[in-house]
Amino acid sequence: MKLEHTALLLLSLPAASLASGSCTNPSEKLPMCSSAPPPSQRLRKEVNDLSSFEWDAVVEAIWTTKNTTLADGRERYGDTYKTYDYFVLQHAVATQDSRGDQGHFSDAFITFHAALLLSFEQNLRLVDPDVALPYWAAQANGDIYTEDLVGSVPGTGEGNTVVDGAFANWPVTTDMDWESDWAGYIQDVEGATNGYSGGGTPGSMRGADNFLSASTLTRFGSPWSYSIDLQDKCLAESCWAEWYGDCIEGEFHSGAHTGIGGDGSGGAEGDFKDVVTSPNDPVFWFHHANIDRNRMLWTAGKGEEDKAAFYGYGGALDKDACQMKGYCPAGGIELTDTISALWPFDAAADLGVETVGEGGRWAVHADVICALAPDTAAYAYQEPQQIS
Ligand SMILES: [Cu+2]
Repeated sequence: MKLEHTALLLLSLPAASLASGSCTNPSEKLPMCSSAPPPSQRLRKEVNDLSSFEWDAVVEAIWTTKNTTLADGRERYGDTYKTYDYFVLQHAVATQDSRGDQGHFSDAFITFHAALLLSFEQNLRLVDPDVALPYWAAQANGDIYTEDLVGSVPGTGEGNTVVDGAFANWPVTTDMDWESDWAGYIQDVEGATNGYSGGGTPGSMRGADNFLSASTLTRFGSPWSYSIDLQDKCLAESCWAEWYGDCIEGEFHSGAHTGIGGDGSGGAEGDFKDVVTSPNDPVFWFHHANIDRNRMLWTAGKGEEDKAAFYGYGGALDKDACQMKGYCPAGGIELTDTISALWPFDAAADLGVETVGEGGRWAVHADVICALAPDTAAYAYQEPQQIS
């Protein structure tokens, strides 16, 4: 299965991106990259390509993580079980790191989110070992805003809450007790402190600047899609700074968040727009999987020399990419740094990989490039079958 898939990927790539050896890395010392291929790869499919049985299983597993407490979940699914909100807050803490955002506006955007998605998917698979995370290609004829799939945009309930679709009346936590329930996940990290403890409305699991107080998922925006060419456009980019900075985060990623989430009145932001807690909208996982799919396709089209240079991933040295928004975190995003160290990923337990990081426990940025590569990840992306 793996070989066939790789062959497919190569065939579908534009010839220009098959050139190798063009990327250099600004870091002086690069880690060793030596992950072994997995015995097989599960397939992440486009949401419209899932059978209704497959889609229902994904939806049910997601709801189960939302509705099952940590204690009950651990009893049923094992010690590594996490609740849905765990991932919302892991994302929130990354954004509010005192060194600067550890998951956005820099080279670390793609590595952080790849790790978050895989950890989330592994958690779903504790609940149902047959599910794989779907992706949403976000293209015009791949409509997702339906009763069968993710429901309406804007939400059609009171205050634009989402009352239809697979995640109708999806709860967003509004009675969070940060200190007693969550502060214990924060690790001691030299030179970093956590700036997240809740939303603009007390108890709300949203960003501090977001005054949305609804207790269910809210979308103020409008249906959003992008040109079918964007996936290919990003594939034609040369090295990390150009690929990530010119195509991935801004053009490919942000439009969906602002477009679907939108703004309400009185300082309320739709859940998907809130850069701190956007995983509150389950669309987050499907949209980000589509971006991770571009990482797989783009790296699959590169040669061994580019891979050995980590495709030019330069962390804080990668000024071209970091300056995309005139911003670069002061630390924490180099290849050998722990990914979002204040609330990190346990490489073995959360991601099922061996880390090249010091200490051998927490995943580092290089691990995504080494161990979640097209030929080493436990998952692969099936090309969309219904979109052309
Ligand atoms: Cu994010």
